[in-house]
Amino acid sequence: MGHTDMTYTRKNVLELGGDWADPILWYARGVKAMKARALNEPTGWRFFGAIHGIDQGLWQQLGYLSSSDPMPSSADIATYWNQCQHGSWFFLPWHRGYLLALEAVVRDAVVKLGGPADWALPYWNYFKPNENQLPPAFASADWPDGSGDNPLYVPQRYGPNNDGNVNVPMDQVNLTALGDPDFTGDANGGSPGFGGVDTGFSHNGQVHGGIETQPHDQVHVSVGGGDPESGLPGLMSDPDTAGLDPIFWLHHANIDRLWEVWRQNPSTDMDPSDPNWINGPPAVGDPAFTMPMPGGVSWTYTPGDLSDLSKLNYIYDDVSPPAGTPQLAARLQRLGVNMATAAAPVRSTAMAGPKTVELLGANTQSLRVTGTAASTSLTLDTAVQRKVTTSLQSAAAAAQPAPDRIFLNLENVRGANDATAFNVYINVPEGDDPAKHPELKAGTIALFGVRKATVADAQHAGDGLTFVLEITHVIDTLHLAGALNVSQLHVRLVPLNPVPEAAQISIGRISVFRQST
Ligand SMILES: [Cu+2]
Repeated sequence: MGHTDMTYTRKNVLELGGDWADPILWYARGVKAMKARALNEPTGWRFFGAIHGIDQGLWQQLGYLSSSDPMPSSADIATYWNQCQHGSWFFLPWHRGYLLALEAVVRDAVVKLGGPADWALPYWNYFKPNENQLPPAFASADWPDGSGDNPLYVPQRYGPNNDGNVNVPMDQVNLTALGDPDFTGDANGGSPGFGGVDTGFSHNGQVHGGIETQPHDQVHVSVGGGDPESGLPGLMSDPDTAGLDPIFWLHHANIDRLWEVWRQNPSTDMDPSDPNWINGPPAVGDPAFTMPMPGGVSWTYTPGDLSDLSKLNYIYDDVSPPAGTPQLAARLQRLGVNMATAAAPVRSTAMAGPKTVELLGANTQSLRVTGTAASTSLTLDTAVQRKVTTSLQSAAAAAQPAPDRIFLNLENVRGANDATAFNVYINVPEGDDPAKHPELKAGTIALFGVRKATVADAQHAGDGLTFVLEITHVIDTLHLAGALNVSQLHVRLVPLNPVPEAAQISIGRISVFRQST
């Protein structure tokens, strides 16, 4: 990044002093300027959307591409398009660079229009009380003076109920990932880490990381939803169209902010020190991350360049830990540990490796999800189950202050429609309404990226996506209720909206793993 003495402050979009406060109004003007540029201009709005991902058929169907659009050179397409990193430990740093580039391009347009030189991208913190509705400037088709053509407005946002009311339901998102002590995980059934699993360049990788699964994926699908008439996803629901929606950038600024919140938590570890992360994909012979910048300049970056916010030229106005961040100390207390006499400090035990990951149980055949419910049973391995119980009991005896963590894996999730999400419950008694059992809720999964991951192409085998939910809290609850010593766990999926047959959603296997700490 070019050096500048200026520090830019990213602020909460709903606390700027008005629906159309200056930073929002200037964002709209900057977006309008970018939207006026042709498809082949690297600082254009659609070019930036295609950097995240482009499916030409989908863009045409949604009205974002026509045969008269000038395509960029094949060199530009190869360098810039279809870069977004998902299912990867590059998820956070790649998107940080993507935001910095977009912010620089918008700011350049803002300054040329006579706007403030310190303009910065606002963020949308849907977790704050009463801030989970789409910010009003994005929901109105009009500019504040009543004239139409508000560039922040997108008709293809259907919301969580596909009725056009766009918000993030608080019972569908969580901050469990903020309590994960490790940035990196393995794709082995245990924690995928706060930041994701070790990969090379990973456009649409298979195993989604902690913060990526929740809240990131879910917010995409809550906002985007799907068109109940055409069956097409909203722009935000599919990685090949998400970057076209101006709210994308405020959502990702919030995810980027949560990375800094995680880093400042004394109970969590550091960003990876592995040179394959620090140096990015070129360390393993893969393409570098490259963004267009204002003035025809191109910027190549590595994760190591971007991990430390204090070395960059922007800050967030608030990186305090949000309510709902899981605390290991609170878990130990629930399990009966006397914290006054607990031997080892929480931080060091949480990060002591190496970890053992073992299969605790799985179902035996793939599960098709249609309509309003699906369920399956997981047969448990008695020996592994005994280890879990022993670990939870000895935690209470303070002999081992960091008990096992448990992870539910939805493996090889395949399908044709990303605007699909479901709640996952464990051991809800037969005949009971799952909604009445929040203590048995594993979490909510949104299938952001599933369509692409289901199609076999040059880079992918079409194996679908794998989502990992930490269900430690549910297992603790069952243990404390004396209900863990069973031969099977029952998993119930409750789609947020009925899943049509045409979505072709299937889950290859559902499994549960224990991970020692
Ligand atoms: Cu995203």
